[in-house]
Amino acid sequence: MLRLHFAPLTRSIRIKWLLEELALPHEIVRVAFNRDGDKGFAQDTPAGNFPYLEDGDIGLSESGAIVQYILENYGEGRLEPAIGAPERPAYLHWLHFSEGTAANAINTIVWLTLYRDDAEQHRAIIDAVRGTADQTFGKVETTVSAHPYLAGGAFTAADVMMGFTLWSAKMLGLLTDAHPKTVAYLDRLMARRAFQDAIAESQR
Ligand SMILES: N[C@@H](CCC(=O)N[C@@H](CS)C(=O)NCC(=O)O)C(=O)O
Repeated sequence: MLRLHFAPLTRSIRIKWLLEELALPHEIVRVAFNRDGDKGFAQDTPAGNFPYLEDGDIGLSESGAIVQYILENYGEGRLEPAIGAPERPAYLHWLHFSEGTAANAINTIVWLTLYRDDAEQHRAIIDAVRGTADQTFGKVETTVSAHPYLAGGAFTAADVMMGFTLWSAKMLGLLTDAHPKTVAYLDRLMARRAFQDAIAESQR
C-alpha cells in the first residue's frame, strides 16, 4: 500500500491529488507541520520535509520525483503523453517548470512574509520577486490561451504540479485577475473532484 506522509497546505496536496486522479489505494500518514522556520526542513518525516511517499521498502521525497514514480509504476499510461508523442516536450517542460522555476518566487515570498516578522525591511526584494512571479504567470497565460491544459488538450500530471503552485500563488495574493486566463485555468483545475478531495484532506 502506498503511504503518503501528509501535512495540510503543503506540496503533499499534489500527491494526494494525483493519487485521487488515478484512483490508487493509499494510506495517509498525517504529520503535524513544524512551523519553526529557523530549524529549516526539520519536519517529522524521513526526509525532513513534505511530501514523502513510502512504497514498501522504497521511500521518496521531492514532489516531482514522486509524481514521476507513481506514473511509472502505477499510471498505466494515464496523465502523461507517451514518450515520443508530440505533447511530451511541453509536458516535461511544465512538469519541471512548476517546481524548478515558478516555485522559487513563491518560496521567497513565503519565507519573507510568513516565516519571518521583518517583511518591511525586505520590501525591495519582495517587489522584485513579485515581478518574477508575474513573468511566470505570463508564460502560463500564453499557454492556456492556446489550449485548455499545459501540454495541450488533455489534463496531465504537469497540471497537477503547476496547479498546486498556482493555487498557492492565489492564496498569497500573487496570482490576480491581471492574468485572467490563468485564473480561469486554475478554476478549471479546482473544479476537479480529485483536487477537492486533496483540499478536503488538507482541511481535515
Ligand atoms: N522541491 C521540494 C520542496 C519540498 C518542500 O519545501 N516542502 C515544504 C512544504 S511544501 C516543507 O516540507 N517545508 C519544511 C519546512 O519549511 O520546514 C518538493 O517539491 O517536494
